[in-house]
Amino acid sequence: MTDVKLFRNVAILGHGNCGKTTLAEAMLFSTGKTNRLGKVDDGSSTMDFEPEEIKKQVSISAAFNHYTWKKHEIFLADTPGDDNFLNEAKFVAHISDSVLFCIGAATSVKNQTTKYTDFIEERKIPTIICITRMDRERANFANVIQGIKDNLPLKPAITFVPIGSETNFRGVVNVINQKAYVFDDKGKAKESEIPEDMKDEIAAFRESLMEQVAETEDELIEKFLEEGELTDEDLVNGLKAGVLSGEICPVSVTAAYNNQGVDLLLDMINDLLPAPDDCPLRAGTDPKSKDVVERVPKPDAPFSAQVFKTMADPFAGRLTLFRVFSGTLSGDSFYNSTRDVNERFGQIFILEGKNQKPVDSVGPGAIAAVAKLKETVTGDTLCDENSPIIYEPLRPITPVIAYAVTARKGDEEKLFSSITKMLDEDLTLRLTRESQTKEILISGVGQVHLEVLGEKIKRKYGVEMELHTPKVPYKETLKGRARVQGKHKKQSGGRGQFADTWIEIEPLPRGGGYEFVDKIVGGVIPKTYIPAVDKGIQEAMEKGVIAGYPMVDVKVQLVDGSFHAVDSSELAFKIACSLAFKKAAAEANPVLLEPIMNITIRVPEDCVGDVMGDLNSRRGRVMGMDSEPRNEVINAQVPMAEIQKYAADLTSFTGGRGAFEVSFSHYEEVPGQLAEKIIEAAKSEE
Ligand SMILES: Nc1nc2c(ncn2[C@@H]2O[C@H](COP(=O)(O)OP(=O)(O)OP(=O)(O)O)[C@@H](O)[C@H]2O)c(=O)[nH]1
Ligand SMILES: [Mg+2]
Repeated sequence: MTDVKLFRNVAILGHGNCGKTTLAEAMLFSTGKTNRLGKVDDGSSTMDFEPEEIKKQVSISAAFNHYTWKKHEIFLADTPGDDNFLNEAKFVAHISDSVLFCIGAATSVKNQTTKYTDFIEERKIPTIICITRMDRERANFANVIQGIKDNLPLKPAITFVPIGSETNFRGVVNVINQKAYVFDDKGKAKESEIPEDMKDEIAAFRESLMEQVAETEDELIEKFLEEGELTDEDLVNGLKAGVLSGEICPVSVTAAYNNQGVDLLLDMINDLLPAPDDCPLRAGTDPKSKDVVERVPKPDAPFSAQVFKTMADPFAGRLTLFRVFSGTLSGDSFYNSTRDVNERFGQIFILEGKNQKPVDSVGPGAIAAVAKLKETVTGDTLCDENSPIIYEPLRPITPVIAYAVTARKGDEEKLFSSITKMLDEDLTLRLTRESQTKEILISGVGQVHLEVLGEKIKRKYGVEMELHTPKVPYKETLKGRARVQGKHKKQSGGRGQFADTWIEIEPLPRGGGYEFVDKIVGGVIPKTYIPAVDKGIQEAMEKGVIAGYPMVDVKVQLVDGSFHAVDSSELAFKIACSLAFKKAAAEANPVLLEPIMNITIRVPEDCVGDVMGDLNSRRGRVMGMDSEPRNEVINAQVPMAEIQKYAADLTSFTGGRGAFEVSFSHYEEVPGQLAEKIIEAAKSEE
């Protein structure tokens, strides 16, 4: 079995389209894992293998593989960089020991980049920065480094400097050993001389690297001050320590499309990123004693792992992906401590893109999978039943966009059972039923997220999902009072019908619902009919008098009436008071109410003005502001009707730097002019 010191668990993160998947392909190719360099553009990538990824040429799901390089075994995860699939990157970051953070040499730091560095910051994950696509037009190394320093919480340490750029990118200089490497036609690095015109620059980079590394350790700073110099060994050891503590991120440079710089990066991963047992121990809780417990990431420790992804497959069943934190898993069952059940499985797999390779056992650092578990879901902890532990649960990104979902006629059952299966796979999806509008709502992270869901469902289960803007659940209420009579009388041969009621209605405070008071004295309406009166009013309230929306916040008092010994009945009283209620409601100044949402918006400071202006145009009310290290937090209340497309709008006017959350707050009266439009629309619909 491989020594745990030789394992690495690495996640590739970075903003969309910066070349993450291409880099992963080049790493797999360079290590001999694949025999051709997979390309995203022609659908030959082993990591972007899902049909939707091939069609769109973007990563949608995190993908996994593993390779061996110079005796080290690396578990590699490639993640999507599109905001719609941010949660994939979040969950992978949560279970990874280290990160390869990609930034495009031409695009530099983008607005979205900080969303990914937030995941790194949360746990100070050891990170190597990789400047990608160095061969592209407008690639500019110095510019990217400045962009990182100015905008990201990562502290870059320049360990590699490109020789040439754009189409002239032809090699790199290693700042530590002061050697130049020029790429051959296969992209492999061949040792060479530092170009004359770069010598001063490289010397200066080495000087600042020494200072930077020295600052991380007292011993090193003493040595540096005394001797004015650090050895290559000091630099590597110091860097390793700085990477582990999250204080330093060494920089590598690649053009993975041409396989350039990739072998040097592979060495760097072996040399500078931590083994599972170098990393700080992950705490969990003992499910019985609730004590904080830890597991040592050694193969002979008790087994523990966390499920971070579930994949729904219509044929193979569910595939559960987990990261092993401690111990060794073999055999055919494990204990799920989160659900307190034992689960059996057939075979342990290691993932190789879309393929699964059967293995007998997996140890610390591994990303592995088993199929067809019954109860286990994403986030659960799996462990040795005799040494139970529950790791911190995964917190999915909250959905911010909702659509009403419908199926084609006759497909309803099939569609909703398919969506339910996809809910297991994707914790950022939510399916709810709006009780008033009776619509089924599907919520997700963004428009594209839900569109891709539709495509996947169609491919996997052969059923179409139709999305519509949801109806706003308006309500109606009263602002005035009224006292009216409702009388129902029918005499058409045989037994007649008779009921006579007098009611008084008045508004209740917002949220007051419905209140019924029986004020009948002297038995003018017999007690047995009172429940029918109450029920009749409630039924009448289901459809309000102005636009047919439910009525709320009304107090109704039954004050007087009369009955007939033979002709009165429960039904007659229901009809009478229903008539009374409609008449009273129409007289008591009825108004339309709309749902008001709480919204919390996070944006960089320079976007605050735009957000405020926009909120104003949406009839929003700012309730307060807060500051976070990189963002301003705006708390506001906005009518639901105004923010149904907010996700796309916020993205467009903040350049993708904004995020928001919404929740229901309360109902409020709709302003007059708008109310007229809504009433008109409701009437024409009817
Ligand atoms: N010239 C050049 N193009 C590259 C390089 N790396 C990637 N590309 C191209 O850039 C585009 C995006 O590459 P991907 O590898 O899909 O980028 P990604 O970061 O995985 O994108 P997402 O997963 O969608 O976030 C593709 O057209 C690649 O062919 C490179 O080193 N040089
Ligand atoms: Mg990708």
